[in-house]
Amino acid sequence: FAGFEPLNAKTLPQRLGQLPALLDTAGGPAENWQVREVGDGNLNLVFIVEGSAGTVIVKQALPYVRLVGDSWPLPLKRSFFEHKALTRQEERDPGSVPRILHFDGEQAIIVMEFLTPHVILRRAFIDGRQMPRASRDLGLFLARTLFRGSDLAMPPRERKEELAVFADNVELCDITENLVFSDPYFDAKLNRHTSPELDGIVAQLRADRDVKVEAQVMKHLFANKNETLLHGDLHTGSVMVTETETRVIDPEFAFYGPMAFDVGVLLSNFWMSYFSQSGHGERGAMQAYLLNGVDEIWTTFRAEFSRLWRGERNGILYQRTLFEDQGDHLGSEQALSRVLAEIWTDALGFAGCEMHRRILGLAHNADFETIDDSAVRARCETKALKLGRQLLVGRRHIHSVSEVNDLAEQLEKE
Ligand code: SR1
Ligand code: MG
Repeated sequence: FAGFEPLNAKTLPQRLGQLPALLDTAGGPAENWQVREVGDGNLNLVFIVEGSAGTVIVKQALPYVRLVGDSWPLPLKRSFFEHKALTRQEERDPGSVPRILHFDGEQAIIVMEFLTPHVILRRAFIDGRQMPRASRDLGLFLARTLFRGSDLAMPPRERKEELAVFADNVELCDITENLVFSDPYFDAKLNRHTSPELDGIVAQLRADRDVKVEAQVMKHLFANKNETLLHGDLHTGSVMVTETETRVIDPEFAFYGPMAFDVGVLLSNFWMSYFSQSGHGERGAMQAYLLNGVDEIWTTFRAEFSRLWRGERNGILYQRTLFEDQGDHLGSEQALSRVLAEIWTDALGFAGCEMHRRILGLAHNADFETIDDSAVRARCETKALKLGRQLLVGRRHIHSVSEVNDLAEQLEKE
């Protein structure tokens, strides 16, 4: 990474102070900027830069995994993929991501709009705050980005070129392939579970042949089904919200993969939040909101995906020539139902793996981690682990959100 220099709060004004994009928004002079490093994610530096006229976010990738240290190198090019994915997402679902003000590939820097008074969706859920727009907006985001990045909508040459570009995001895919689909299911070096009370169920899961086989089926799909441009890490920490607005951030894991992955990861994080609520207090209303939220994400996704199917299906898949152009509207609807059913089933499998890895693997969720009492935390996590198994192994026999929500409610009563 010759020439790469990590920023710090002191050097930032002098290094970026001449950029018109920053000066226009933050206002000069740069030496008066207030700069704070606020990154609390696993990988990058994030600065809030406050000037006389306004505030911007400066995000810089580091050449290693921040959570682990420089013993785990990670290429800076992830910043390029994040920038490109943000650009595509803005094209496909306008207004759904932060506005980009400047990009520097060599220094792995993205300068973007400071979102205020937005909060991280996961934080809102931990605090017991219901965010009325989030589920609907996320359902729309999923449908629009996943449909419009696929062979259902894109000219085939363009899609194949994009696929080839994102195929180089191999190191970030490698993280997911190991951390999500393999590590939770054996005694991997990086694994940690923070409640010793889980030892029993962890041993059970790792001895469960069906779980291991199905997790590998999901990994096979993740690695080989290059269907559309995914966000790649769409958990509730990648979403910023107000009461009236939703923005999706941090798509550095973007690559061409199965539509169901983004859907499953997002739903899984709602279900995990559901199970974590009792560790934070008396949260019956919040739990009802979260299950309803899952329903709203899926219902919105299905409706918007269907609208796009009927109106924007101009790609090489399920061509109109074979269906509508011959008056066979029922054929087109049959194909749509089949595609949606497959997304649903696969999403449940991905959701199961995501639940397991966030409790047993390296990267945990604050939803559970912020529950101080280890016995209480373990009770919440156990329910999520059980639901995860049920989804992963039983996904082909679960046909609706209400079936999963019922299962979640039964586990919650145990
Ligand atoms: C080593 S990175 C661990 C996790 O952090 C990111 O947010 C992704 O979820 C990744 O799996
Ligand atoms: Mg992230």
